[in-house]
Amino acid sequence: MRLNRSEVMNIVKLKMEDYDRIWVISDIHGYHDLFLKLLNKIKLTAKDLLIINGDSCDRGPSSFEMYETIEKLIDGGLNIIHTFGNHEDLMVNAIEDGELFAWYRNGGRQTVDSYKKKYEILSKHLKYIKNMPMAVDLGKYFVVHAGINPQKTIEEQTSYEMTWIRGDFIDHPLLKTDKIIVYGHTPNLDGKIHFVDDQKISIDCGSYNTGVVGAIELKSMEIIYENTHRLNIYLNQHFKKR
Ligand SMILES: [Mn+2]
Repeated sequence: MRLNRSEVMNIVKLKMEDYDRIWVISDIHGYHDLFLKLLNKIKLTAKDLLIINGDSCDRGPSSFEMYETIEKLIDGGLNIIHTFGNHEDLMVNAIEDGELFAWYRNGGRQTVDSYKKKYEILSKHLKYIKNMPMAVDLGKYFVVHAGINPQKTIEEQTSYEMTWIRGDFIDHPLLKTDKIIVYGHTPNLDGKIHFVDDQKISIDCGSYNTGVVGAIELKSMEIIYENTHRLNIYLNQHFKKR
């Protein structure tokens, strides 16, 4: 929760016109099968950009496979940027500083299990994770894991705010920026991407609860979803009975 490492402070600035399509996926949480299914639908080319907006690890079964696949796709020449999520923060703090309690309480056990003692690969992934940027500034859109502090300009945001903020951002309709914030972190328990207001696109489809991961393309606003059978189970338990 401390998150004061200077290497994760950076915001990557990119131009939308440099890419054919800009897809954003968030909060995959170890559901590597859903990630592969989405990639299969998207059919990413070297002219596209894919932003994976934090929280690829924890809760779901295949965190190791997530980072391994992402590194291979990048090595293969695809433009993929993974922003730093609060679960990447929990993971780094647990492994480097021994803060295991917070991590295990939030699904870190599944991440440890997925590595199955492959410690060399874990330290390679950790190097990648620690160098993830905090956000991607696309001009019109600002892609960030948790959101921004509405009382501050983009330049004044801290890494902690961009990784962990929740209610103070979501419940605040007025921002000190004209940009449209594309964010995850706070799950939509109906398993859908939400256009919350003129400046907020909420894309965490709650993979762990709903079984859904969504993706949005920022030029066309095309939205696609992949889900497991868990969505139906979840909806039956939480919505249909009432
Ligand atoms: Mn998350």
